[in-house]
Amino acid sequence: MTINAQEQTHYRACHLCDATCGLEIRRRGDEILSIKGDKQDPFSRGYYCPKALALQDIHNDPDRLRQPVKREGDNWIPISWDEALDLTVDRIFDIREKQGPNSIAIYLGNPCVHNYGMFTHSGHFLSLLKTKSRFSATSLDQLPHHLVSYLMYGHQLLIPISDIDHTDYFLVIGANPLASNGSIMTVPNVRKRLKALQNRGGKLVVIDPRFTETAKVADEHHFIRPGTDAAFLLALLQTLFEENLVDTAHLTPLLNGLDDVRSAVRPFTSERAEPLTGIPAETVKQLARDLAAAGRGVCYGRMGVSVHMYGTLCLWAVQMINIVTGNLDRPGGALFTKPAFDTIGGPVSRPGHFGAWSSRVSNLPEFSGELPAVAMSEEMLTEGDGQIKALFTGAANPVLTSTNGPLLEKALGGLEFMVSLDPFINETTRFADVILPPTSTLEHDHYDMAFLAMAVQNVVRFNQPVFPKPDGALHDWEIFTELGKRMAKKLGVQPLPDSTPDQMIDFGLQTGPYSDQAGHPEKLSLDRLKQNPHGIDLGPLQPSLPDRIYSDSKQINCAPDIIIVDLERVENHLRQTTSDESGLLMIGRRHLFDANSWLHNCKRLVKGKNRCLLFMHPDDMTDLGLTDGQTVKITSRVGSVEVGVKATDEVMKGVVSLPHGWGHNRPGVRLSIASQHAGVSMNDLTDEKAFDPVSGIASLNAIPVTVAAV
Ligand SMILES: Nc1nc2c(c(=O)[nH]1)N[C@H]1C(S)=C(S)[C@@H](COP(=O)(O)OP(=O)(O)OC[C@H]3O[C@@H](n4cnc5c(=O)[nH]c(N)nc54)[C@H](O)[C@@H]3O)O[C@H]1N2
Ligand SMILES: Nc1nc2c(c(=O)[nH]1)N[C@H]1C(S)=C(S)[C@@H](COP(=O)(O)OP(=O)(O)OC[C@H]3O[C@@H](n4cnc5c(=O)[nH]c(N)nc54)[C@H](O)[C@@H]3O)O[C@H]1N2
Ligand code: SF4
Ligand SMILES: [Mo]
Repeated sequence: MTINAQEQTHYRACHLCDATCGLEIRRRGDEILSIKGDKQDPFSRGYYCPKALALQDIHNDPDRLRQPVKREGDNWIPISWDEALDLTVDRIFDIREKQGPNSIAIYLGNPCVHNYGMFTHSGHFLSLLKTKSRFSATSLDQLPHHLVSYLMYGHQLLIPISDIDHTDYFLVIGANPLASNGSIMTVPNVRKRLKALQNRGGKLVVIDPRFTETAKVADEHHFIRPGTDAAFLLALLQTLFEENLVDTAHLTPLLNGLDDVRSAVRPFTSERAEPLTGIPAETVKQLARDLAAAGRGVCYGRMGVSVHMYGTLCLWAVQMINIVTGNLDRPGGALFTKPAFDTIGGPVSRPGHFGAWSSRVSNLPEFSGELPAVAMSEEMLTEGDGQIKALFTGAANPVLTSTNGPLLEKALGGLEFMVSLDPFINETTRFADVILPPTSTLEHDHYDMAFLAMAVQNVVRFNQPVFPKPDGALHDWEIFTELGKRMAKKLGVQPLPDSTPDQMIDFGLQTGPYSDQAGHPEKLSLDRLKQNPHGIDLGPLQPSLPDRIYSDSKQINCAPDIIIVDLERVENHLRQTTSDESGLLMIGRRHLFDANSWLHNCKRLVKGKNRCLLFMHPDDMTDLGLTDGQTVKITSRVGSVEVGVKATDEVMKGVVSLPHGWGHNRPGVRLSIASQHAGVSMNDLTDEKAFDPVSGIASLNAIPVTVAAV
């Protein structure tokens, strides 16, 4: 297709993180002239971060594949789409025929969630495989959020969102929105919103083992020993009960099992938690009193309490704290969103299922059709019926982003066939036999299916492509469609009728809560969104209970059995002597310029000081005879890496911090800039045997390590 040579201005939401900032992108021909924030965007109002400029670099990156390739030895041979798609389906079909459906594994990574065509169009092909060997980044991220919502509210996507713009007390535990730009809380310009909270007399409190960017702007910060948050959150909840600070207000008729919770948490006092967490009992009590007195307050927990040995328990406790303070479903508390395309209330609603089957080797439970990522390597390496022999990856780099990367590398090396839907030859896709590269993001349209449903304000936008699709290229969704057609033919089943992602969005909008059909004055449709390229504000979050609850009883299940049973684990932890708690614990770290493993090939985001450093408290360094800047060897149960160390009292004593997503020095990686700024992979140290036994979520923090001079 020819490109219009005229100068054009496009408005488009950035897809690089969860904040979905509206951008103004000016281009002439195939050249991008500028990228900046869209001041007319009703949600982000001109805010954007430096990462947005990477959109241009990704689009122009010479390392980005424009044509499918197949591997022959160490060489990559460009091939036609027909050859690539046929080869993929032939090989998967043959392996599946011989070794059964579960021998084919699927792994979908984080950027799938930012690419709506992968949502709407992956299902057909993937479901034809009928494999139980399905994995994704969910079990390295937000799985406990989904599981808790499923258990308590009856739907995996009914996750209450912190009403940051109206709250007066924001208790943040294990999240660093100033670096991450927010998560399970779509919130462009979080810094400004936190400032506004403080300006209206509200308070920001951060609980984190590191004095993070967010902690630095907070009114209070308390260090917590990594991995002990369950004891902290239970103590907070216990105090609320103990001191009669419970006021369930409007929620009272909806609560099922509140008394069971009250008695179950009784033993978990703040005095008992103190030696484990390092937070004084009196501080916990004061936090409980402050939250209860705030009126409009919210407790928000993210990665630091989700990818955690007690991930499910922690996120349940967060819900309970919001419930007993009457802050669930109340403005300024935590509310359910009402997105224009409603994946909860709509016809495609999937409430979820849990434990319907389990993994072959370690018996870990499925959640909504997926097994925990920590089980993937052993499912490839352990011989027997159902062993994984082939792998399909989509937008994923688990060698750098899932636990024990080297073990996964060994497993990938032993597969009979691997295919990757990805624009780059990275640490994971280099193991593929075939790589299927989609169009660049700017060459397709965009609708934030996932993130608009978690936004702190109801808002909607649809963006047209910035550049036309190059001749012969395929979008991600078209690749899925082509694979689906071919596989359906082989299996002798009907392919799906042709449709496009935007048609599905249009249908969802026209049957959704803001449609003409629903009698809403906005009368949303795709056409209407096309006429409003900056997006449409749909108003603040509103109470929606009991209508929104999905459980049959229309009640909130406060005391799910598996949670109450799991309290025993915390009890045992509290009873342990502290002698084994004396070693170093490693936590992760996000930096504004990163996006997991995949933006290190943009020069402007990696230039300057090396960011892949181990942060360590000066006292710990003195104890170990280490000096600032020297190279150290970090060793965990599964491996070791060598990296520079930086002395900083930003991390609490006994804690070290290393970012993830680095380690680009592996052979065969074709990321020319990233390879020059390789760093080391934190996930060469994370342990596939360390996970929350309830959900199977990986424990990516609180990793026991030793550090020594090299
Ligand atoms: N130690 C540690 N490990 C972690 C974390 C942590 O905090 N600590 N965080 C975890 C979390 S929260 C997550 S979400 C995961 C993320 O980890 P992954 O799910 O592996 O995601 P990325 O590293 O972002 O990998 C992105 C890949 O997707 C490709 N890609 C980008 N856009 C597209 C697209 O539109 N189409 C296609 N087909 N491909 C695309 C890129 O080229 C790249 O290869 O990492 C997890 N790993
Ligand atoms: N710049 C940038 N932005 C991103 C990403 C990125 O890689 N880079 N990734 C995106 C993705 S996929 C996600 S899921 C989100 C994540 O968004 P966030 O959850 O906000 O991001 P993190 O920086 O992982 O925050 C986790 C915090 O938990 C703390 N922590 C670690 N261990 C513990 C613990 O045991 N207890 C407690 N209380 N705290 C602990 C860490 O010090 C850290 O401050 O960010 C998204 N945005
Ligand atoms: S904050 Fe996130 S969405 Fe906004 S411009 Fe930066 S990377 Fe893009
Ligand atoms: Mo994530």
